[in-house]
Amino acid sequence: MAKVLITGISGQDGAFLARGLLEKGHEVYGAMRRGSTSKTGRLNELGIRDKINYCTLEVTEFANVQNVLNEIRPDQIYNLAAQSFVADSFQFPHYTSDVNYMGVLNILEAMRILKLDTKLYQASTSEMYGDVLEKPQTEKTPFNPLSPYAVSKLGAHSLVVNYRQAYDMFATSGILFNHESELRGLEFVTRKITSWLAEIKLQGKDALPLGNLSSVRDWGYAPEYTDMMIKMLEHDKPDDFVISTNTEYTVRDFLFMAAQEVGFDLHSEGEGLEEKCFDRKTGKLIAYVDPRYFRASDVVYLRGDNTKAQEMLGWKPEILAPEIARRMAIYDLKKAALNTPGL
Ligand code: NAP
Ligand code: G4F
Repeated sequence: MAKVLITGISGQDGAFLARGLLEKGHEVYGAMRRGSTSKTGRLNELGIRDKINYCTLEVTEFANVQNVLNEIRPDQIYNLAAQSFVADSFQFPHYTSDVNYMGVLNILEAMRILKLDTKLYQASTSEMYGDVLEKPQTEKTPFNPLSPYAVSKLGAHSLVVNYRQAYDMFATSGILFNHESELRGLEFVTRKITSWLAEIKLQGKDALPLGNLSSVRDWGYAPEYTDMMIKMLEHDKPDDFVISTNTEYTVRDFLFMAAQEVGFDLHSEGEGLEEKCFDRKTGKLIAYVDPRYFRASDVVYLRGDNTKAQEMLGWKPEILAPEIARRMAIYDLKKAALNTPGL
């Protein structure tokens, strides 16, 4: 049994990871920053809220990070804390960099100064590939970031490589492609789609405004990806791993798949800014392009080659985008029927 600290435990991945670690018999410490409302909704949803030892952590405060690490002295740290919404990083580039880059430096420095023999998992991201220089993307594909979020994560990724080389730390980065679930934040496009469609269907909400419908993503299922985080730290040496499904779907594909589950049969009319999606049966407008959701620069194609993880970690993704859309839509229909706000 290992003593494991998860930063960002209140987020989507934090909740699934905590459940996976508890199932393996580990002692889980969950680090959260203070807030004025409860942040344990996802942990409650998974039935594990009372099985975690909580501590307060603000990753941008070095002294706080050092104190928490010194007190717990964990065998493993999963650093999931981040300002993780790419669109917001254009509005808050300094803040995004403080959390996503300085936060990681604080953890690495605290580990070094305290001489902790701790394994670190860092949540790196496919966003680092940006304007992609190769298709599909592997661990060797050069990075070419397109947002303050991606730049901050690339800086953190480089720090992890550097501390691994310079101080022989067991510091691993998972380059995870987009992963979704019923517990995904409502602002990300998949959950925005499923929650909104369910509310159109059951609560008469107005049509759904979206940005770039042609953007391509390699969407996987979050609980499978957090299981891979555990495998990465169980591996005998630190490394970088791409975790992806090696499939590709557009935002439009995801919208149409989710709509099917909700009971709408969509077709598109118009192109670009004029594109509108109607339900064939009723002729009702369900979704439309709204330029407010365009980004200053957008990553328009991501597809990950997971060969290394398949070979070295035994990775085989089981749940792909059509099934993810189905599960998320079913979950959000239930929420809308009960009139309970999403997590
Ligand atoms: P998420 O749901 O947005 O969760 C982010 C977590 O970070 C939340 O618990 C949040 O706490 C915490 N946090 C934010 N700022 C903090 C700070 N200053 N100090 C301490 N904690 C802070 O994100 P996720 O989808 O679970 O993703 C987990 C990690 O994987 C992130 O680092 C993300 O960038 C990375 N990633 C995600 C994906 C994906 O597709 N999901 C793909 C690649 C990489 P609050 O509840 O207080 O906000
Ligand atoms: O769902 P998204 O906001 O996710 P994005 O930007 O790919 O970032 C997520 O995945 C990354 C891994 O690659 C993580 F590192 C990151 O933390 C986060 O979890 O947007 C996906 C695509 C984008 O191209 C966006 O422009 O969907 C497009 N999109 C179109 N309409 C929209 C919308 N995105 C959002 N959020 N909202 C829209 O209305």
